[in-house]
Amino acid sequence: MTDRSLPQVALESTLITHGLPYPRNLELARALEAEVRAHGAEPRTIGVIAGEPVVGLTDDQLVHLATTQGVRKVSRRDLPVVVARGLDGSTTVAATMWLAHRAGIRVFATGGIGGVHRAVEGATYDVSADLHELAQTPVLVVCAGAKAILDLPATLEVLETLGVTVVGYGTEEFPAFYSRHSGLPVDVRCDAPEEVAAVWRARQRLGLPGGLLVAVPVPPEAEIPAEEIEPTIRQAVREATDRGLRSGEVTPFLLARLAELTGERSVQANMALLLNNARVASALARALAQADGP
Ligand code: PSU
Ligand code: MN
Repeated sequence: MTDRSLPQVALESTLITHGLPYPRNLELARALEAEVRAHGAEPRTIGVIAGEPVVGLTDDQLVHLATTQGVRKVSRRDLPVVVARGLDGSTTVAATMWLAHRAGIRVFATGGIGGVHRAVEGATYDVSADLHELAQTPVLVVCAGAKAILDLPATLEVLETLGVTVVGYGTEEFPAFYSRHSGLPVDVRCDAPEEVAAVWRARQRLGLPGGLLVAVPVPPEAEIPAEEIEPTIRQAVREATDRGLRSGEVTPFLLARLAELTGERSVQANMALLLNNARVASALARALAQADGP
C-alpha cells in the first residue's frame, strides 16, 4: 500500500519496457522502489494500464509491463491516445512528469532524459518532448544527465532557451550518463539536498513555471569513460540514420544497440546510476517535505 504520509518519489516505466530486457527490467523496477523506501520516501512508479494512468503501479502491474511485448512508449502527445483506446503504455520522462504533477508529486528519479538528437547527414530534426515538459511542469527531475547518443551541447542550449535551470549535483559539469564528464558547464553546483531545495523554492517564489533538472554523475566505479564509448555511439547513430528511423523509434533503437554492443558493462552502469539517482531523489523529497510537508 502507498504510504502518503511519506515524501513521494515518482519513477518512470519506459525504462522497464524499452530500457532493459526481461528479467533485468523487472529486477531493476523492484530494486528502484526498494531503494526509495530504504531512504525514507515512498516510490510511485507511473504508467498506463488498459487506458488508466496509474501513479503507483502494483507489483502485478510492474510484472505485466516488464513481460508484455509491444507495450506502447507514451510521451505527452500519446497520453490521450492510450487513454481513449484503453491501451497499456509505459511513460517517458515527459509523460511521467505530467502525471506526477497531477498527482501532487514534486520529485522524480530517472536514468537519462531525452534531448536533441545528433544530426547525422540525412537525419531529421528530433528534439525530445522531455525538454519542453521541463519548461512547463513543476517537477524536479533527478537524472545522470543525457546519453552521449544525443547532441549534448545542443541539448543544453535548448534547456537554456526554454528557461530550465540545470543543477549539477556534486559537479560543475553536465554528466553524460555512462560518463561523469562532458566538459559542458551546469548553471549551478549543489552539494546537498537543502541547496537544491533552496534553488527550487527560489524558482517558486519568482513565479517561474516549469521544473528543475538535477544532474547526478554515475558513481565512479560504474563509469564508462567517454572516449571508450564514443566509437560505439557513432556506430549506433549511423545505423539508426541508415534505417531511416523516426520519432519515438530512435531512442529505444539506440539504447538497445548500445546495450548489445557494449554488453554487460553498460547494463551495470545503467543500474548503478539509476539506484544512485533514486537515493538522491529520496533525499531531495525529504528535504522539500521538511520545509513544507510531503
Ligand atoms: N534515455 C535513456 N534511457 C531511457 C530513455 C532515455 O538513457 O530509457 C527514455 C526515457 O523514458 C526518455 C525517453 O524520457 O527515452 C525519451 O524518448 P524520446 O527521445 O523519444 O523523447
Ligand atoms: Mn524524439
